[in-house]
Amino acid sequence: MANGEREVGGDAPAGGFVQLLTPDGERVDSVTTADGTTYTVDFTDDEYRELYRDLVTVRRLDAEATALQRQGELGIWASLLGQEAAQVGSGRALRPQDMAFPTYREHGVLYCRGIDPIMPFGLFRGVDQGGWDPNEFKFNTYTIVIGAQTLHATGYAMGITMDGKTGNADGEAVIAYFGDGATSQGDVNEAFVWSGVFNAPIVFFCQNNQYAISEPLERQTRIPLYRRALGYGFPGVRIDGNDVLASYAVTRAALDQARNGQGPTLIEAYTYRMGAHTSSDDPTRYRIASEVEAWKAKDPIIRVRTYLEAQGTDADFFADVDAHAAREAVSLRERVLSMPDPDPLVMFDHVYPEGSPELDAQRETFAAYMSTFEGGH
Ligand SMILES: Cc1ncc(C[n+]2csc(CCOP(=O)(O)OP(=O)(O)O)c2C)c(N)n1
Ligand SMILES: [Mg+2]
Repeated sequence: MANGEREVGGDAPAGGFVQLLTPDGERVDSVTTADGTTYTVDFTDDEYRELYRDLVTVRRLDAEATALQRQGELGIWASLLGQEAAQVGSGRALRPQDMAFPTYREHGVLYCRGIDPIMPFGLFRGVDQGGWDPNEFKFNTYTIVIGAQTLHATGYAMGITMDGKTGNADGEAVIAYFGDGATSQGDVNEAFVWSGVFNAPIVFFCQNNQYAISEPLERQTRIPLYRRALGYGFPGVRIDGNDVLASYAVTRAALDQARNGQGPTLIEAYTYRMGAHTSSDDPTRYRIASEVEAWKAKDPIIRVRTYLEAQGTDADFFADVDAHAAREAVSLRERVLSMPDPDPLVMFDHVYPEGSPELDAQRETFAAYMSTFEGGH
């Protein structure tokens, strides 16, 4: 590669990463990074199995959503395929009081937050504007504007510090998700500056899935993304983004540092977008099949299954997980199909809290137009 840092299809990228479970399902006891931090996990057998259940379930729900889009039931879908470990590991690392700021792809984090997976489907089906109460779920609304949520998250993190909610082991912390492409945005760089200078309690979790739609990573950076953090004055760590254990361990440690008043961390989860950017995209136009094949060997789910099988987990467990995931998918499908179509005039309701004269005039014009159709709509 031009900058020598990215090895598509190789084992680890140049410069290495934190990996606690290899693609072959071998546990690495612990990893100590150059700054002397040691990362490990200490899960019970049941906890390993629960992570596996999460991974399989979020992939199954994602497959159902892709099918729903193909059948014309969703306007668009942004698939998480390949990024399950990054999302489940970091999502499970969050403590209940922590606040998450997602992009439009964090369905796995949403699921691990204990949120009903149906929640973002109004947006993707186009029957609502994708709003919910972020405080109720400790999960901000999906953000399509690339990188914008990192600034919102930074402001939120500075706010909870001012409110005295950080600085101890039970404090609150914030996590902001974004992609490799977003790192080129001004918003993200400003968020890094403000978080660094104000020592904000925030974890920047970058899922480097190697592409920003069709633009490959080498169009975003000349150095590994995690090393950018140094320039802003806080630590950066690269993890194997297809390793749920590394994702959990490093995110948990970074969040705990943040809540204890030790400031931000940038985590670069080195992963791969196995599917299209969204259902509107055709990746065969800009990437070669052998690249996708090479990443299949690093599948985030198979390695956990291999590990569990070696630990003696029986076939009944895996069958039970598949059945559970299928039930969740059927329930999702049924509920998506029964979402009521909104009254077209509802689109004027949530623009301003108190309305506005101009908006009222637009609503009236539109209502008059709609009344020219049979049945009024
Ligand atoms: C400010 C802004 N510019 C452009 C776009 C169009 N856009 C949507 S997704 C995307 C690429 C984002 O890539 P990345 O940050 O790597 O996230 P990924 O989709 O790979 O998860 C772009 C350019 C947008 N939504 N917002
Ligand atoms: Mg990307």
